[in-house]
Amino acid sequence: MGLYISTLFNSLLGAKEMRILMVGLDGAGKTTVLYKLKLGEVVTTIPTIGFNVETVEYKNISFTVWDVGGQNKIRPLWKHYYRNTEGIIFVVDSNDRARIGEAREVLQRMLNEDELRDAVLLVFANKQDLPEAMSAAEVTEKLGLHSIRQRQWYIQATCATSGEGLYEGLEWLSNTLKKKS
Ligand code: G3D
Repeated sequence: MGLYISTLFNSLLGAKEMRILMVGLDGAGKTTVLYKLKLGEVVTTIPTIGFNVETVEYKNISFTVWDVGGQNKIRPLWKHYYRNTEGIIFVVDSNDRARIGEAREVLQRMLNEDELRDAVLLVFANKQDLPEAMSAAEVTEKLGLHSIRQRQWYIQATCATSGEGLYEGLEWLSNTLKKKS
């Protein structure tokens, strides 16, 4: 898996710095995805402002990961991580029907951020291995993805623990970013 992913990202252009944000509610599976990709050493930092941020630097691409939702006070601070963001990966626990509304709210709010205007969106409908999980189509509907305007987006069914779907999703991301630049 690690090798495939590196090959994929190696084909992303030159020396341009770019940032991929991977966000989602706590428990969605972000950290699991990050480790599964095996891009490099995952560094956890807790900025003085008090939320955990995990980063992996892979060549000129940085993956920055944090939990969104439930923390209105620190929300304005997320902006520090928006600059240079080319892609947002939004990870959803497809098994968590109780929190899908919260996930939608947080996502839609982020998409309204001016600095993320040009970022493309990849949604991982994660935990597809669980028998009661919502399908990618249902997650699409519950997140309101069809109402997104002027942004390229894609949803991929995934199981982060086994790695299923991760490569396909990132392939879309890589191809889409390549076409844009
Ligand atoms: P987060 O980083 O978004 O907060 P984590 O989420 O990556 O820490 O994952 C939260 C829990 O969900 C973990 O379980 C993890 O193993 C599990 N998980 C992640 N992806 C999947 C998946 O695709 N399927 C299933 N069944 N579980 C998944 P624990 O028990 O360690 O809390």
